[in-house]
Amino acid sequence: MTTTIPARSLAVEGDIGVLTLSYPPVNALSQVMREAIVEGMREANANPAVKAIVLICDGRTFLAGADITEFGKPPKAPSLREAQDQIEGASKPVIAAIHGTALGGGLEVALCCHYRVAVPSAKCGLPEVHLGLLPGAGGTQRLPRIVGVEKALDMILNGSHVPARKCLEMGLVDALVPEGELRAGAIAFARTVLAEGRPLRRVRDNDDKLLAARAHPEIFAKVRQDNARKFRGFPAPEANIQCIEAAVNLSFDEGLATERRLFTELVAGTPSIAQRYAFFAERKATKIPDVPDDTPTARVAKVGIIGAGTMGGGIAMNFANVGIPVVLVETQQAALDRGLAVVRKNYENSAKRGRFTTEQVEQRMDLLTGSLQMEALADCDLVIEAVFENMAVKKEIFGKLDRICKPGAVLATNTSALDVNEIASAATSRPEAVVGMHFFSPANVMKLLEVVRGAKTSATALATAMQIAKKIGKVAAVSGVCPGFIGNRILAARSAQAQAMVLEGAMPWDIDQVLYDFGLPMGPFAMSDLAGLDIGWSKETSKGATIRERLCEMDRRGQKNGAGYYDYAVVDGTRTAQPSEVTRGIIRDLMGEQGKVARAIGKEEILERCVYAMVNEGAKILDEGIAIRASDIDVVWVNGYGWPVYRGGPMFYADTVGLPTVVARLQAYGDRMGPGFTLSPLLERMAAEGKSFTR
Ligand code: T1G
Repeated sequence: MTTTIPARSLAVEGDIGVLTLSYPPVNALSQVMREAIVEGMREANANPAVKAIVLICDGRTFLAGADITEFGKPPKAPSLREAQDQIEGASKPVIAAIHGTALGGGLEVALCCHYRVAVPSAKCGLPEVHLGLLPGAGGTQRLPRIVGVEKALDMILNGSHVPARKCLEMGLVDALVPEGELRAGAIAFARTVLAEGRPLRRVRDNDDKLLAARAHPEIFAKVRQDNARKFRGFPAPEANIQCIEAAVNLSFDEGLATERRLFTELVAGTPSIAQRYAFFAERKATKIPDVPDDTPTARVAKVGIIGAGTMGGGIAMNFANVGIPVVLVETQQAALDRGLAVVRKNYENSAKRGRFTTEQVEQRMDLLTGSLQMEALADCDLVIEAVFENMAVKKEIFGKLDRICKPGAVLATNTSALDVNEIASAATSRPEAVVGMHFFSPANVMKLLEVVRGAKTSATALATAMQIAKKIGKVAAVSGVCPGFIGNRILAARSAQAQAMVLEGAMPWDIDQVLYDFGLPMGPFAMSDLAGLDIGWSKETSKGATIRERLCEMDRRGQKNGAGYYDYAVVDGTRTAQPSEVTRGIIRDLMGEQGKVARAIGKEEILERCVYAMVNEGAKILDEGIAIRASDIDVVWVNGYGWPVYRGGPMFYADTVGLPTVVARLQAYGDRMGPGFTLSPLLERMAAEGKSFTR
């Protein structure tokens, strides 16, 4: 007998009631789903034929958490707490049957069940910290009671999706059932529970796992210290830690009250609003208005990469990591060998950190082959050119690809700034197959992929690039063709202000400090030292006209040779950057030669000129149609340049400040913004009209 209403159905199989929930695409705990749980549990509890209940979900995953779209709006009954109480207070055993990802509120619902089973491919997590939140439905109180405080701290503060096997080891799930047989396996487990007369086990009733932490409160100080740098500027991690401390030190209900109070504070705060915005912005960036979701795409079974340097090797790792074979093409055997050796070293380092087993390293390396012949690319479905930034070389390569590659192959360039349309013109018979795929270094680590759409790029080529980006775990955003695309063009706007200000009286370390304190991982000068000041510089052509050129002429090439804008020393084994009197002297000389007199530049001016110049450039990028939407610009800067996600991105931040304020400040700086600066008409218009980019 089955009763089915929207979102739920209850089937009685013998003495087991199977309550199936359904709310595509990810079974988020919307109001409909909460109601389905409350009503479904009432029905199952009231049915005398039902001796135990299996809670299972339709579709691709178990409950994936609260419905994030409901946050910030008036709550709608029933609450998640009411749904959980129906489960935890049931008069018969409730077994959660988990597949896909049981996340956030979804896992918190499962923790209210008396038992949990999962298929091996399932994962469980409490990733609320990534939304600037904390598990607000008892997760901070129940998880430590199951897995212990240290594992709970790790899981909650990293928001990790823990594979089912590890969940079994931790006691988070009670049994694994065969893949594809979740329903039958859960029913069998329920029958075992009944046959063995197992109790209605409530997580809240058992504090045993908390005792160790009670005896060692210092673990909380340690976790704070160990993560200070990673959590800098984020309010949520500290709130999560306080909730888990409450679990250790207070009663269950007092701990729940602490959790509710801190959740309520976080959910209303700008950092969480920004992080939730970023979550949806990443997903919105995959939507291309004139490229429908059902656009045919090339099946990428084999990838070719031209250039086995740092970028080519890093790019190759992305595909090997998901089981796609790669052929790397180089011109010299030594370069090819060196490239593959670097890749192996990267994998072995990851293995040392426990990320891969040695077997997995070999599996990945077996997928990487090399060749000195471009003809080896003939059977590749996607070819990515990753040679140095020289237009003539790239055009020569694409001319050859045009002759060698099979029909339907997508031809991508990893250029970080060059004109993709000009490169495409070299692939004379198929410019529509050419697309930019701008990876960020280190390509096997950085999440962002700028997918650059040329004037002739076909919908298929574009859709293929976006699809493969998701498969290799990248966050992709589409850019039109312009110098620097979205990210580097905005970076250049910021650099122009930073470079100008060091010739007006601010020191590089002053500017870096302001941007570091704002939340960026490092400022422009530290970034230049890290990348190397001599990129694009040559002794022969150097004119000594800029600070950078003079530093290079003094062989101060950045971190790599111990001196750049900063002096680098190794103190207690760690490299430290110190302000340099050499750099200060170069700045003084240059200002003297240019007849400039230093003035004091305050932190506010430094921040506003750098950040609002970025916003202004973003508005131009939007106005020119280089970016499809403002949130794509934010996706680029959060995922490619370390913009603090709790500030949403440059465009979200501008809305937080208020566009009228941004415009007024830029106008107040006037000529100080430099001769190359012009106010974006779109920005000015939107400010005047009281509009916002992202709200
Ligand atoms: N709420 C609303 N919509 C969601 C959603 C959610 N929780 N999760 C996903 N979506 C939408 C998403 O925007 C996209 O929409 C579609 O579903 C597919 O998502 C009280 C407070 C589950 C691993 O943080 O991690 O519970 O673009 O493209 O790659 O303590 O979605 O199609 O219109 O990402 O297969 C905690 C967030 C919430 C999980 C699936 N839960 N979601 O990945 O699909 S807070 C999360 C994910 C909470 C409680 C707290 C992933 C996924 P559209 P997708 P996917």
